[in-house]
Amino acid sequence: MSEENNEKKDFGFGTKPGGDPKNNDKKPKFNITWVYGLIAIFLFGMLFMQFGAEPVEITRSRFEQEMLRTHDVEKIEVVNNKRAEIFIKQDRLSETKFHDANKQKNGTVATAGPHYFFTIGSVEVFEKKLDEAMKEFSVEEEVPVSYVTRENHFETILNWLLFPLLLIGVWLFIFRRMAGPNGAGSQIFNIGKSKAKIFDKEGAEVKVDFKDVAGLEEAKVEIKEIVDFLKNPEKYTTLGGKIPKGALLVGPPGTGKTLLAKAVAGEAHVPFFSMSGSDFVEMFVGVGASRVRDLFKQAKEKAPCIIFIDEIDAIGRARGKNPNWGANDERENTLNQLLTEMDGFGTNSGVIILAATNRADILDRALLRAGRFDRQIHVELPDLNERKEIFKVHMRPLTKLGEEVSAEFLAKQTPGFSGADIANVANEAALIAARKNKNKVEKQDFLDAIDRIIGGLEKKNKIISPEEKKTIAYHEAGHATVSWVLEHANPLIKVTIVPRGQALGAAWYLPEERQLTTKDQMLDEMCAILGGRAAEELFFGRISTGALNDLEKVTKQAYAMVSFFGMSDRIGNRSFYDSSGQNEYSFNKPYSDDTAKAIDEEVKSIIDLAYEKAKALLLEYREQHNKIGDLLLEKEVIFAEDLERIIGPRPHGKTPFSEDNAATAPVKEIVPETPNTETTEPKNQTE
Ligand code: NHX
Ligand code: ZN
Repeated sequence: MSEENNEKKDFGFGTKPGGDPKNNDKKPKFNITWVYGLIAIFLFGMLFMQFGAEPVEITRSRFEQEMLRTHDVEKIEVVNNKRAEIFIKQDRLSETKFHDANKQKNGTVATAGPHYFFTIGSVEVFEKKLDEAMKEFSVEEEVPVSYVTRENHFETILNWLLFPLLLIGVWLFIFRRMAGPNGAGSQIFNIGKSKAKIFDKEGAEVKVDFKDVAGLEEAKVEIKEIVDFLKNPEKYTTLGGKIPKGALLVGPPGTGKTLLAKAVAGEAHVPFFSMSGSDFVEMFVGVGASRVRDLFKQAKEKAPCIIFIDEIDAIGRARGKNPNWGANDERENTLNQLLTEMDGFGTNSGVIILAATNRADILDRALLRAGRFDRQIHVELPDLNERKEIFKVHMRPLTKLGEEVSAEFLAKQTPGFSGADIANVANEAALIAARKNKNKVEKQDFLDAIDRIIGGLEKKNKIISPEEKKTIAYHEAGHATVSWVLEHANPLIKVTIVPRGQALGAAWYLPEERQLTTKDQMLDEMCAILGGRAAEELFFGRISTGALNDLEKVTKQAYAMVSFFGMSDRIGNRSFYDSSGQNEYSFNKPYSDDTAKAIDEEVKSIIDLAYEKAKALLLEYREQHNKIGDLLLEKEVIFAEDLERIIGPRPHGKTPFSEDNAATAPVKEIVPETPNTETTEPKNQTE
């Protein structure tokens, strides 16, 4: 599955150099240092203006001796109760003793002043001393003293401008450091712009076309149609048809939705805008909607073109029934904008919107309405033949392959695998072979890779006591024995007691690739799953926590049988499955308490019955079971051949639908696959 992520990365968020030049002007050329430079110059200017008006500082005694005593003072201004500024009479300024006051005025003599100042302690003391000095020098004439408050502009500006600027500077700096050169920090001035990546016909980035997409034949046919709409619109419009506006690519993760979209880009030879749904939703309110607007504006300018929105569920999830539940407002705005924009297009405007999701059922109904994403292209998990093709594609880069490696064999071993999983298998096989210092990749390496992808890493040095080891072996032997003798259980491939990932041991099955599962198949499967716990109880007289996963599976299966598939008489043919996905937030069960009780009882009785059956079978085959357990303890891994040797060939035909009995077998109850309520895909079943 990691492959899909990678794809997304160099598709949606790619930061590769080159490509469309229009794409590269996203970084702000507007440099913040310019702003700082201008502000600094401005501040220095202010400073010099202040200095220009600055009088000369003198001592009180000079003031008294050289100015007051000689009657040179015109007036005194006390500023802010802090300093006394002295204005010299204009006609006295030319005297040599006042040269220091003149010098700084570039020699111009007659200036308004103030010419001198000195600092005072307090107004009272200043007045007292002034009076004393006047008396002492017997200065009769009145020297006017005025009191003024004056603001210091420089300080004010410092406080009001520099400080916030400094804060912004620090903030920007941190922001950039956090986000890196291509991160959100550099996008700060482009917040409302769409981050869509454009792939033009000249765009070097898209090298994928339909030839590179293995499997997905049906999806390819449908998507080719869309490419054709863009290439030859007249062909369709002359007959009065309308070209669809949007198509939804729906399918489980790893099935190649993004790859398919990429191939459209490579094939269509029209501009291709790619964006991930999560790009719309960010931390700033209103950003999503404006990005949608911007994206569609760009697209309209470049029509005909394709817009691809990956992971549309990020914005397209159904809007809640009760509005103003908070948190979702931003997403809803974005969705509304998207709906508006899609309606805003005239038909045949030449813009087609593709979107990918793995959950079409949770999307808002409004998105799927006619005229919006009214076409759904289903991208399904590959079947046997498609897996074979995909294996061939991914085996191509492996330069040295063992002759016995066959894509067909590997395809058979990997039911339920997605394209991304298969890519992973091929890569992992090469790594495993290299680790073993082999000069080619052999079949066993592929098998090990498959095991690893299903079961996780082997944990060879996990400390397990001999007693525990025996419990594990007998538990697994229980699965093996029961599944071997049951008619409808899946065929077993191997049993292992080598710890892998979370599990201490496992029985591996090759699930049949079928569209429908019968009630008998479900019951037998449950019986086989319970075989482990049954063996523990029967042969050790005690049970362990190890059956957790088994019990979880059985319980879920039983509930599905009763409440979804109508497979119990007491509940009857009723299903409480909700495929609409619109009732996400409703906690009400759609049935009465009595029904709930009946469901619980039915589930218990189904499981109890299966458990009794498992125990009965184990007692019947106890010798064989114990042999299998002991062989497991000895060899750690055993295969179907070992089981056949110990128990004999499987007593029943393989499947109820196999060629030899398909015609005669009465079809009892035919039921769909368990609805995919879990997040993980069904792989080989292990217990
Ligand atoms: C554990 N896992 O987590 C160990 C590693 C019956 C021999 N303690 O059915 O591996 O026991 O057929 C808390 C408590 C998982 C968390 C108990 C998580 C139990 C798999 C179950 C083999 N094969 N079971 C199986 C298995 C386990 C489990 C738990 C937990 C076992 C069994 C897990
Ligand atoms: Zn088990």
